[in-house]
Amino acid sequence: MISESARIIALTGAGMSAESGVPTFRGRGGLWRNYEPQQLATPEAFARDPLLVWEWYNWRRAAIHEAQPNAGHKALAALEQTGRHVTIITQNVDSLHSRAGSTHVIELHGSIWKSVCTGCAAVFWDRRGKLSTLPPLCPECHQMLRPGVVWFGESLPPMAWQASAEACSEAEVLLVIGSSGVVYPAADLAPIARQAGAWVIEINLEPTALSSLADLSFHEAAGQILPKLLQ
Ligand code: BJW
Ligand code: ZN
Repeated sequence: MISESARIIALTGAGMSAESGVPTFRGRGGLWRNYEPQQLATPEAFARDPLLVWEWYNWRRAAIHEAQPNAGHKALAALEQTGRHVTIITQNVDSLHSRAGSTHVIELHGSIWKSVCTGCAAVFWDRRGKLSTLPPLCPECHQMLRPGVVWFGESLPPMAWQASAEACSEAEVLLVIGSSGVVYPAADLAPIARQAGAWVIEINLEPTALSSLADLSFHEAAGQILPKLLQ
């Protein structure tokens, strides 16, 4: 399927970066200080206790700052080097695909290195890992900053969503890698690609909500199977 295809998409989730040491959201290793991460990734949690939410993001900033792209990220970057058009649509906020060398990366849920002012909407980028003062304040208007990511109930960046849906409707192969497939609208991209005639290949340690839609499932770690598969 892959060797005969020129247009390939990888839709990636937290499991893609698990082998780089970045914690996933659900399942084993997902808990942080007894909180379910998906309960912290909401505007309501931030309104209730911004410091708690910032502490969680600061902990993740530290983990992501230490992390290196793994063999799976590198294999996807190498696939692009073979001359195929490879689009990475990632739900991850860790920039590890770009750091591995992939050049067409769509970040559906924003970036951990971006902060946005809750007062004047100014955008700030800072890739230096942990922030020293929490919560961070806007240098322009002194209101609180928030992480530049997409929380539950918030819209995805419209351009990123549009580009993703368009790419999926033209894909020949969609690899769904390391995602539980329960968060929408990202999970809708698999049926969009399937309906457009793409092969759907799933790579995940376990069966997921998207397994029944896949033509082929590999229940193995992404960093193990991707280099073998793409070779
Ligand atoms: C490995 C591995 C290894 C481990 N190798 N595999 C339709 C139906 C029902 C609900 C909705 C719907 N449409 C919208 C909704 C509401 C909601 C939603 O989806 N809810 C469901 C959970 C029920 N969606 C939204 O609110 C979205 N917005 C939206 O739709 O806007 C329109 C709207 C506006 C107003 C009202 C309603 C709608 C926004 C969703 C934003 C999600 N944000 C987060 C946080 C991002 C920032 C951050 O990083 O902090 O995104 S939540 C979290 O989940 C994060 C992830 O990107 C996302 C997906 O998780 P992912 O990546 O799949 O990770 P896990 O942990 O779940 O799974 C890891 C997998 O890896 C597992 O399967 C492991 O087995 C596997 N694995 N190691 C291979 N080595
Ligand atoms: Zn401001």
